[in-house]
Amino acid sequence: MIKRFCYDPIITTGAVVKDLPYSNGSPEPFTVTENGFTLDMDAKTRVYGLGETMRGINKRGWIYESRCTDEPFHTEDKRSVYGAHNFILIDGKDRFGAFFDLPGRITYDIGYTDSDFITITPENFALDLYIITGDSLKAIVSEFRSLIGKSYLPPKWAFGYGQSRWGYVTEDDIRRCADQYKDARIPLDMLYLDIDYMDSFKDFTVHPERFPDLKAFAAEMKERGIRLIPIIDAAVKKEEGYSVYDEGHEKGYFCKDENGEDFVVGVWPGKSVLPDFLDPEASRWFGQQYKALTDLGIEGFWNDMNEPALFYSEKGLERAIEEVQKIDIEKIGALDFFGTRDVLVKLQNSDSDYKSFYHNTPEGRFAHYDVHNLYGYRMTKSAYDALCELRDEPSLLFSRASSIGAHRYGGIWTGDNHSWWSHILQSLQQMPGLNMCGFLFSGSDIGGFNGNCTRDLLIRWMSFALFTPLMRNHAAFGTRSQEAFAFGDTEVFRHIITLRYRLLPYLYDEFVKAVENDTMYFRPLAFDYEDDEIAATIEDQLMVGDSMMIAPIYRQNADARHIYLPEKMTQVRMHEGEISTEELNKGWHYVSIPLGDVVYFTTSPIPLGEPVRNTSEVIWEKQDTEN
Ligand code: MIG
Repeated sequence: MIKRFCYDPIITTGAVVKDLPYSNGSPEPFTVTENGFTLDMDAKTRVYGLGETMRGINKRGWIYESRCTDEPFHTEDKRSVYGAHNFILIDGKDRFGAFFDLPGRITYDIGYTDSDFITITPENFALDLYIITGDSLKAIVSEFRSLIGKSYLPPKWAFGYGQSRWGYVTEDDIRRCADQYKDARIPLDMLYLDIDYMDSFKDFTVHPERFPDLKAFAAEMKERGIRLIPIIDAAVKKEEGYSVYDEGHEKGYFCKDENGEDFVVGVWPGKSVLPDFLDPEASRWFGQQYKALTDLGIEGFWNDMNEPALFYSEKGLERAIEEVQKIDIEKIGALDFFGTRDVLVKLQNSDSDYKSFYHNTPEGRFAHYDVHNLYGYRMTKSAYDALCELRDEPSLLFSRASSIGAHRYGGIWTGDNHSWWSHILQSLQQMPGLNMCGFLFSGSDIGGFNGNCTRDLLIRWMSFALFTPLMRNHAAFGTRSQEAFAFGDTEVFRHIITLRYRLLPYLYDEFVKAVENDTMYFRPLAFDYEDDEIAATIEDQLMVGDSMMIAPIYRQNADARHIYLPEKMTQVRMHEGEISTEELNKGWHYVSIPLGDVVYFTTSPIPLGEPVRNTSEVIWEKQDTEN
């Protein structure tokens, strides 16, 4: 059951697709205070949800914030990253879900200040609050998901494996990468283009020397079974003569400062302006620009920098430079030095900038700050709506920033992680929270984005990520190569990626079911085994679809681990491409998983397809061969 409580929303976020009447009274079991909502927790209370946030599956014991942020260091102390996902699920003496439909900031103190207390503090009360109850944790999630509408379903080929790297600059870089995958006989469906394919980082342009004929090149790659997936950044370069800028400027489609002038920010293209995705006309206009690339045969995109990420604003930079110039070199002390250094650092993604520009929405003019978390969501919607018009087939689309509502239009990737062992586990722990909030098509940068990857890290990361709907290896500019062919012996990677393709009939089927039935593709064990006290505490295993459980290795040099089986299961092991099975009883097991082996568990047989080169060869209907 869902009850809706109104605290006077200032703007319709569009996150919710069902128009429910308001309830009277208070949103029990919360107590309403002057600042927000509180609840006490007993020792056994567990808290789930909050989408993309850091730390465990059970969110208890930390403080989180809904504020879409371009955060390049995903460390435990971070309160927010790129998404703002305001759904929490509390499993204690009361069991219920709560969705805070607010586009501004919310703080969730889940036993941080007081370990037995939840305090949820919206920055203002301009929100709708939905309290959702049901017979089970799964039922509450499904009830919530039916409130926010069906999740995005990508084309089948998007479930293949993709290679990306910020640093493939030319057509030849991409072609060489495709060749190396082919030589290594490793399946591949997508190659991603990062910002360097653009001309001077201008959206919807193609660099004339690096990709002299993108249409022909996309066709050449498609012929080989590989789709090119270019990036689109949110901000548009401010440059007269660049048609996207000229037209948007003339029609008033960019966010404005308090005087009604285009608000100018610094991002990759240098001085740039921000399309007003909250203005339906501007949003439609921006979406139509994707035609420049779909006309060249492009079938999918990833949208970046849409928190929106700002390196600085023109005005902020002016103020900062004045500040820095005040420094007295003769008398400077350590604190002055650090203070001055921070003047520049603090320019990035600053609230004072977010407060200084405005959106023109059908419901009035709003300071960006008050509707901040809608920006990435509306960029995704802009692209999705346009791609539905521009193309007859479904398109691949995923975004970095998001809030609930965006799940109907695209997937998300989890942004700039590191080549750290802890980030395999972090990625696993993010998945159920994302699924609760409707983000089913997601995954992390395999091998880690920042920092240098090693062979063993990549093997272990892939052995987990082969189960994630979005399976993409991506790395930052200047980092060590981490393609599946980069570490010499390619066979081990061929076996792992091939297993992904052999499992696709199952994984895809389970994904589609999760979309259609508003269920979770990835679930904590606690959701399937509600009466099992051990299952409820497991933070490093997941249920995948109806009949699979995974328990990957995520520690350096570990070649075995403890795995909890909440019931009797079949252990399936892939060793050098060969599959073997073993029945295991309910309870704890210490399972050896040498580097390169993939192990998963099934509650009923999961058929495997034949090895293939790419998704065009996959037979999607489940076959009868058992395992
Ligand atoms: O400020 O386009 O998260 O995947 O490679 C960095 C360059 C901008 C951030 C994305 C990352 C991408 C990178 N982008």
